[in-house]
Amino acid sequence: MLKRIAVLVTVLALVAAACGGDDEGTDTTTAATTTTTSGGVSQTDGSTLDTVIARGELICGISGSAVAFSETQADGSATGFDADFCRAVAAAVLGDASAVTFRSLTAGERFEALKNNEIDVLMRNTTFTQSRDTDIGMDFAPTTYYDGQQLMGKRSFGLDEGSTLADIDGAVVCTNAGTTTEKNITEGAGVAGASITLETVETFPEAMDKFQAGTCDLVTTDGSGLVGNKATLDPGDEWVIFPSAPISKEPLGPVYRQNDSAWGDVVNWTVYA
Ligand SMILES: N[C@@H](CCC(=O)N[C@@H](CS)C(=O)NCC(=O)O)C(=O)O
Repeated sequence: MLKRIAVLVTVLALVAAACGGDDEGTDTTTAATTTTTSGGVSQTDGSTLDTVIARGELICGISGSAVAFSETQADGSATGFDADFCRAVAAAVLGDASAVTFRSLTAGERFEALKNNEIDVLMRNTTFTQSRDTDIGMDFAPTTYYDGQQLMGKRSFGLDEGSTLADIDGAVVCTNAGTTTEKNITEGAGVAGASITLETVETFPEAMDKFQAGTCDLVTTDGSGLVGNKATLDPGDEWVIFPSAPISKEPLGPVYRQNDSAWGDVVNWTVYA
C-alpha cells in the first residue's frame, strides 16, 4: 500500500505540474478559489487540487460515527475505511498521510458542506445516485464499497433471518435523515403491502438509541451499518438483520464538486491505486 501511495504521489506530482498554471505564468501555489452559484449549484472556479496544495492540508468530510468506516476517537483522531481513504488522498497530493483535517458531517449536511467549499472531498458512506450526480452538482469517484440496504429488528417482534418487508406491517421504522434509506424503505414497504411509520433522526446512532430503548421497532440503513452496530453493541442473538437479499443497491464512494476535473483525477486515481 505504502509503495503504491509513493508511486501515486509521483504520478500525481506530475499531474499537478501538468495541470498547474505554469504554461500561463501563474503560480499554482497561490491559486485563488472563487465560488459562483448557478441554478442552486455552487461551482468552484479553479481546481481544488491547487487549493489543497496551497493549504498543505486536505479537509475531508466524514461521518465520525459510522462503525468501521469513520469513527472519531476520544483523542480526536479518526479511524476506519473512509478515514483511511482520506489519508490516502492526502498522501497522494501532499506526500503526507497525516495532513488531513476531518470534518464530521451528518447525512443531511454533507452535500451542502461540499457545495460550500467547507470540505475538499466527501467520504461518508455516500451512495452514488443519478439525482445526486445530475441535480445537485456532485461528481462521484469509482465505488469503494458495494453496500445494500437492510433492516434490523428483534426476535421478540417475531422476526428471524427469513423475514421480509411483508413482515413489518405496523412497525415504527427509524433511520437518519437525508439518506437514500428513507425513499427505499418507503417504496419497498409500499410494494410489499406493509404499512409503516417512518421516523427520521439526524444521525444513525440516535436511531440506534431509540431502537435499544424500544421507541423504534426496527432500524434500517446500509447493511454495513447494521452489521457494525450489532457487532459493537453486542445484543447476543436477539437482533436480526433481514432480508437476506438487500432491498436496494448502495454503491458507496468518494464525492467531489463537479467541474473540478484535475481534482477528480486525484480522487479517482487514489481509488484505482
Ligand atoms: N448510503 C446512504 C446512507 C448513508 C448513511 O447515513 N449511513 C449511516 C449508516 S452507516 C451512517 O452514516 N451513519 C452514521 C451517522 O449518521 O453519522 C446514503 O448515501 O444516503
